[in-house]
Parts: sequence; C-alpha cells; structure tokens
Amino acid sequence: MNVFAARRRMGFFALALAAGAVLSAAPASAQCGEGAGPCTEPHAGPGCLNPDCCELVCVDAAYCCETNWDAKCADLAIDICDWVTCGNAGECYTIHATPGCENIGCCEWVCPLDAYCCYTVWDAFCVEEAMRLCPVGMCSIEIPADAVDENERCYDRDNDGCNIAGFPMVDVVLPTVRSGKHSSGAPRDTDWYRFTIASRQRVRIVLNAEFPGQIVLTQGPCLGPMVVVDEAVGLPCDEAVIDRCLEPGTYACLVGSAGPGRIYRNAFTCDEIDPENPPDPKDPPPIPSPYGLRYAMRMDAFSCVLGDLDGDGLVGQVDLAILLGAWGGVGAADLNGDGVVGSIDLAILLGAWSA
Ligand SMILES: [Ca+2]
Ligand SMILES: [Ca+2]
Ligand SMILES: [Ca+2]
Ligand SMILES: [Ca+2]
Repeated sequence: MNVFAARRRMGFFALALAAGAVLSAAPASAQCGEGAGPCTEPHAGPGCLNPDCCELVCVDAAYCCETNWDAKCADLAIDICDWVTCGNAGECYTIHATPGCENIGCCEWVCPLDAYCCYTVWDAFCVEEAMRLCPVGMCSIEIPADAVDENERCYDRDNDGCNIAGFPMVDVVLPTVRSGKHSSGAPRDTDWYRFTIASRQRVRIVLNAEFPGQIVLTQGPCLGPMVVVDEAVGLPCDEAVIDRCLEPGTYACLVGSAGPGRIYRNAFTCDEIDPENPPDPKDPPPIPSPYGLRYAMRMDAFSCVLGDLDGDGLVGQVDLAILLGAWGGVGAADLNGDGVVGSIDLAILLGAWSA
C-alpha cells in the first residue's frame, strides 16, 4: 500500500514541477473529476473521478483522458495512485461495501490513518473516523513563546520512555510548557515527560496538537508494575485534557496520537531528513502527512482545593490577589479551564471562599 502511495506522490511532485509545461499542453485534465467514472474501473468516455489520480495516469497514457478509460488505464491507476478510491461513489458518512468515498478531501484525511478504508471497504470505523475528523480539516497551532522544545528530531527516538531501550524520558518540573513533534515510524514516536509531586496536588495537563493527539498519564517503573492513571485524546488543533488530584509520587505523561479506543500509527510522516540515513534518490519520496506534526503541552500543578492558588489549603485574600494578577492570562488561576483567567474564575473563587 505504501509503495502505491509513495509512487503516486512521486508522480504528483514530478507533475507539479512540470505542471506548466505538461498540463497546459494537455487539455486532457478537463476530463478529470466529477462526471467521469471511477479511476479503478474501465468505463466508456475519457478521464476518471479522482483528479489527482486521473492527471497522473494521463501523463503516462494520454489517451486515457482523450478517448476511453479502458482496463489499461484502470490498472495504471491502481498501480500509481494512492488513495485512488477517494472520489469513488459512496458517502463518507455512510457505510458502504466498496473502498473509498466521494468527498476526496475527507477520504484522504481518513485513509492514511486506516488504509483498510481505501483498499477494502468503507466500514463503520471509517464512517466514525470521517465524522470525527473531516469537519476539522487541516489546521496548525501556535507554539507558545515560553514553550521548551523536546529537541527530538522526528526520525530519532530520544525520549520514548517505556517504549524503547534505556527508558529515556524528559524530566520536567511543574508548571511547564513543552512543545515537540510527533511522527509515525517503527516504533511510532512517543514523548515521555516525567515529573514528581511532593504533596497531594491537582495536576492539569493540556495537549494541543495538529494531529489527533493523545496523552497518557502513567505511574510506576517501566518494568512494572506500571499503571495508567488517566488518558485523554483530542481532535487536531483542539485540546486533550487530563485534570485530576494526584497523590505524592513520580509520574510520566506521554504524548502520542490516538482516537477513542485506537492508536494511530501510519499517517504522520516525519518531515526531516536523517543525514546519517538519507533517502535513496532512486526511492520515491515518502507521502507527506496530511496532518501537522507539532504539539504544545501545558502542565500545571496546584492545590486540590479549587480556588486555593497558593497551596495553603484555604481560599482567601492571597488567592484572590493571585487571580487578579493573572487576569486575562492563562495558568492555574484559570479555574474552569476555558483558557483564560476571567470573571467565571473569580466567581468560582469567591464561591469557594474559606470562612
Ligand atoms: Ca517527538
Ligand atoms: Ca519521542
Ligand atoms: Ca490559599
Ligand atoms: Ca477561566
């Protein structure tokens, strides 16, 4: 599958480079897209449904866009296009017994996560992913100026905790803001942030990622017994949040990619080149990720008593002063977690005022 996929991209880039020359000279592409038959099936008339694939095939075999899309054109499409079934009949939000679906953008957003959807059938999982992810579309986040980057290149696995030999992790002290990149591969990238709290504290971890983000809070040694204390997933450019009171101890929070009930392994192509292991120029370039790879994560620790911002166990004047000092900003004084310190937080604090 990846070979097909990679080949299409190679073709796509070659096409893009030569676009001015090739496409303007070939009105053929006018036959590509809506109104034409599926790319993977022979049909009367020129062109096929998926425009990217159609144009690729017609660069190799111009007649496919001029006369009929015959069996040779269909075979070529299967051979050189990835996600070629995107654009095929079948609604993306409805189960159907054929691969792919008709909204190309949505289909190409789902298939890198779950190739089965584009090569076998568009089943209930594909529909679920489409309904969850397609309304979001491509997005990018702003990395906070105070974020400390993990400094892990996306082809390296420097901080992959319990998933890699030596159990390397990034040690952090709360509160902190971190940023990094997530990528697929073997093993898939996971970034582990380890912290210790000396007393019972409320810990709030907010991940904001350009991909479907996942945070998993663990406690215990990698060799066991290790427990998952909590986990959360979030849509691209939305938040995944863990917010709970923790007993004193050492914890690790890992960043990865997942949806409800399943881990994603394939969509997030690293966008850097490993100088020690450069790609063979004869190989097709890897398929770029349809999702962004970056994330930012804010980790805060404060009193388990809501409104107790200085940690003395009571809600009073000092806490009020801290909240007013943080007005309009972010952080622990954002008691309702809506991303800004404001009047709702003030009301919560006054409501929790200790006698
Ligand atoms: Ca990373
Ligand atoms: Ca990592
Ligand atoms: Ca207090
Ligand atoms: Ca707030």
